[in-house]
Amino acid sequence: MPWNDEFECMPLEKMQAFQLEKLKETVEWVAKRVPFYQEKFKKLGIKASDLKSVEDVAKLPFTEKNDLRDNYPFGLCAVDLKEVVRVHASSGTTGKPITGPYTKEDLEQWTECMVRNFWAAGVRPEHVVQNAYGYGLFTGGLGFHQGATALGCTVVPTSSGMTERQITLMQDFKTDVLCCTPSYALTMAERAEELKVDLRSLPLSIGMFGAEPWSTQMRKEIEERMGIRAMEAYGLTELGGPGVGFDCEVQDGIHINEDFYLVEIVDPVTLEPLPLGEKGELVFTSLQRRAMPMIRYRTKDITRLRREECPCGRTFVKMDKIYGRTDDMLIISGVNVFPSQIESLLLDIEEVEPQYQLVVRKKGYLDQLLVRVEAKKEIYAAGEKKRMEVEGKIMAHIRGHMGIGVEVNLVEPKYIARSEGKALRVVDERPKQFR
Ligand code: DLL
Repeated sequence: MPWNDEFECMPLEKMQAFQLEKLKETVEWVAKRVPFYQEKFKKLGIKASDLKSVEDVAKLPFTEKNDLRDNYPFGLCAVDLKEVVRVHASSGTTGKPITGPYTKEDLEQWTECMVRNFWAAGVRPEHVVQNAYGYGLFTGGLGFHQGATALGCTVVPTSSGMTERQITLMQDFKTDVLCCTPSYALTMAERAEELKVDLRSLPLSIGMFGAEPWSTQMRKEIEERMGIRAMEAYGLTELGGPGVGFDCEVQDGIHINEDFYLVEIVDPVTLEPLPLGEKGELVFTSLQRRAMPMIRYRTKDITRLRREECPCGRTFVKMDKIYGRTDDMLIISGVNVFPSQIESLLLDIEEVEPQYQLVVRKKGYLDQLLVRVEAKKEIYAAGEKKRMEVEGKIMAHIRGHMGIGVEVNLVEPKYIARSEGKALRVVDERPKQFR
């Protein structure tokens, strides 16, 4: 049974009527208070009363990350700062940070979304939750903290880092649930193995992972190495942080909290809305946020939406695991490549560790990809001939599945820096003008 079956199991027609009402309210709210949207709506000649169905959201203008940067820090804020009770921020990889302000009501809604996420993952009030997402401006730490606290769990706010201490606390406090990025979970699993701590024999049984793309194969790897079920959490600072979407016990697709977020998939080039089932860029409109509502926010995340009956009973639309971000997508020999695709192929190879990095270089006019992956200790020690054999095997595996030629470099164990937050998977060595 879902946490909030009134909304989580709402029939589609009723949900869409609810969404339309909230969409109109949101459009009216920002039209009155945010000059950025006022101007955009005026230019397009659109008013809240022109919206007759949820599909009419396509009449509204998009919002992009640069709009948030240009209006840094509070230019898109729809309320007086007096009403803002919290501000999160995300630095991203380039430029100014973007801000995420919340009213008291926004925080309550966020908590509700996070409680649904915990509940769907199988977390219950009697559980001990170790929260190893970074606390601070990043939304992961406090978002998971609020959700677990509201559910009544015993929260251990470790934040990220100090991996050995994480493992000790897991043993001492009998942690049931671990929250962190999937790459940090892998770092912990590896460290525990080195310390001869068998995580599989501990009470730990649920992981709540997100904040970065990870493949289904990576999920299986983490589940096996930790003896847990690895559940998904999806969200972004611009839309209030984690809690936008989560998976259920079926582990087949991420349900979107549709009473809070209206979701679309658009073609990232033409920006035309795409029908259900087609792969494209995720776009969200917040339906109930007050401090900084977002109209058609382009996430740059690529996935597909599916509306199907889920055995869990939730009627919320589902999205596939995020394939990757448009800004991480590489074009190798004319083929679009997401790091997570290479990740899942590397995980098929038993001679390597799931620690890798993709280096993009320019050769003439073409982009070339070098896959750096760590060899298992005994493979590395077996010498150069063995290493070349494994490199050849990986190249053939990638060519066989993706039709692209890549260079593979088997590196020594521990060559790649271990992640405590979001892993750095792509190293771009192309001259600046080609990026
Ligand atoms: O990463 C919020 C979050 C915290 C989500 C903890 C889940 C858990 P940002 O730092 O703003 O916010 O980064 C948002 O991270 O656009 C995606 O590209 C990526 N991302 C987040 N969750 C997932 C996921 C947080 N489950 C960006 N799978 C998003 C794949 C994810 N990518």
